[in-house]
Amino acid sequence: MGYMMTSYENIVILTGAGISKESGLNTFRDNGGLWETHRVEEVATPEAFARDPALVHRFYNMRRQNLQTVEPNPAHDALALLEAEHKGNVIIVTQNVDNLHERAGSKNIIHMHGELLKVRCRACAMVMVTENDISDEMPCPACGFAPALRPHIVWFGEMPFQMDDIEEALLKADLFISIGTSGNVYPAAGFVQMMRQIGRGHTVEINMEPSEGVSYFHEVHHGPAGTLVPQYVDRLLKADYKA
Ligand code: BJW
Repeated sequence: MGYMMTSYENIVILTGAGISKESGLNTFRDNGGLWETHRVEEVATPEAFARDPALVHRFYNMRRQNLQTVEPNPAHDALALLEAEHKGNVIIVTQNVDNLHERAGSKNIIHMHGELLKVRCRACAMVMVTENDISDEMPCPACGFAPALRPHIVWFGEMPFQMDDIEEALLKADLFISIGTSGNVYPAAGFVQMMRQIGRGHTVEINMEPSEGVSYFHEVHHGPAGTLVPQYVDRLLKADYKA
């Protein structure tokens, strides 16, 4: 791989749909991606939900059910191992709404674009966990209002969650690894540029193909995450051992 591996104190890992691809979940923008069957404006904007809540609920109900048929893959497993064994801090900032990082054993996770298994009341803002289908007719269990429930998902034009926590983590990071994301969607796509502006952390891309932001990374590895992430984690843990 040609790069000297050192031991890092604070590792921030950004993940996207590509890390869950080998588990059998579709990405958004690849051939056969989720948005070939549903146009993004039809399902992933507040306007789409206002226009046709039944369609949007169906899209997320389908993905919520599908999530129960898939398992974490070696890339998720390797990141959980890194968090458990690394001497310093590891935080995963995921754009993914699946729960495969948790199911692999990762603990320190920020779901910046929300979670498939959560719904929120648009009247009282209560958030609840559910594996079941939801519809516009269901009243909110907390305030009784209907129609009330919406997916706890960040749509275009909405503010991603925990941006302050993410910024704090990036400011402290001495290693930033971006895995399985095409670099099309902001603010996540801008994190690597932010790291370069801060100027002290090493930046690594692991993705099937060069992302939109590839030129901002110090180090890039292109290929399947299920193979490359375990290899990279192995090198990080060996560097810890020597340090
Ligand atoms: C593999 C692999 C394998 C495959 N191994 N790799 C103009 C300029 C800048 C910004 C904007 C702009 N116009 C509008 C904006 C803002 C907008 C935006 O970024 N738009 C762009 C499209 C231009 N962003 C927002 O609106 C965000 N909010 C925001 O900015 O708030 C601030 C604000 C608010 C209000 C007013 C003003 C400002 C919110 C973004 C929300 C994104 N939501 C979605 C849907 C979530 C719900 C759902 O899941 O249904 O999140 S969009 C979708 O894209 C999803 C993903 O998390 C996100 C990123 O996709 P990702 O993960 O990168 O997937 P892909 O498919 O694109 O890429 C997969 C990659 O994996 C590929 O490269 C493959 O090669 C690779 N791969 N197999 C390794 N085995």
